[in-house]
Amino acid sequence: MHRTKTRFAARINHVATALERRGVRATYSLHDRVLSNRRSRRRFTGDPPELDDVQRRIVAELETDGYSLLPFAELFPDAGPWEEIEALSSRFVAKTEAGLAGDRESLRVRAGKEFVVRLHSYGIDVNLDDPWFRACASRRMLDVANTYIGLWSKLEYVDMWYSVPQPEGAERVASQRWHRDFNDRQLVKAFLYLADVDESMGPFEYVPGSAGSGPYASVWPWRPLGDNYPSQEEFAERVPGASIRTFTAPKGTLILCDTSGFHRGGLSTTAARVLATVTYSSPASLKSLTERSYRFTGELEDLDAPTRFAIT
Ligand SMILES: O=C(O)CCC(=O)C(=O)O
Repeated sequence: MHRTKTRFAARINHVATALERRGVRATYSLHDRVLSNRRSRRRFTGDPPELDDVQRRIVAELETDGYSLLPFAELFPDAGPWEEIEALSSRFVAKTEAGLAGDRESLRVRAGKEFVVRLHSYGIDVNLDDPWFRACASRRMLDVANTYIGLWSKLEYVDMWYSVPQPEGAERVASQRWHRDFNDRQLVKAFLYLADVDESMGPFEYVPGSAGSGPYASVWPWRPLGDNYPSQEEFAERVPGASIRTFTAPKGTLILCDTSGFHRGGLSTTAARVLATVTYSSPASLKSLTERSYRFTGELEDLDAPTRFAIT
């Protein structure tokens, strides 16, 4: 009797999950094609930002390869932003290492991704006093994301990560495995390395041409809540190693990337990989599939319209 009930419950659960998936997909399409994104595209095309050479190059590289790599100082030539971000990172590292050595309960980790300690995680209050958030909300970054996506985007997630070194031979889990981000068909993530990252420290890796209409876009193509974590063995058969870009790079390197394409990273077996990260996605993503990671507590009236739109 119990077995029958359990099987019945499993079947109901399966049907409910399938229905929920269909519902989420339908909501995404509606928001992408008609509701949120159409208005957001109009707002962007009605007053497109003027980009400088560095920003134009980043957008062009995102369009061709799905990523762009540059020193943070190229986008933010004043020393101030970098120095403040580095100071924040030092405080985060000190606190994290104290937590790892003692009260692990005090560390912010998410279930299933315990190898990453987060400065913020979800549900935090933030304002422009936070130097990384300030950089992410600035028009230097936002105009790049908006131009690439072709609409006024939402700044959806902002954080710093400390990837805790794992034992030699540890299996890849979660985002250490090849995947496409489920949230949006076109989005921009940035990763700012706050430590030198070598081969042993779980560098970010990406398959150029796997986003948009690139040559690898049709390999387990993106769809909302799609098959975004394929079997890693089949992945290795279909995507030759030579087409993978591995981002070993010095501290201060900024990677911008469309993570609807295949990527992975974060399995360090030696030293902590510390980075700052941000996600810009379309309003359709925000409405139907994801939550905002923070609440902006600063003065909205002081901000221009695209920035206000991005952070609220
Ligand atoms: O930690 C990394 O390098 C990968 C992160 C990732 O997969 C993601 O943010 O979607």
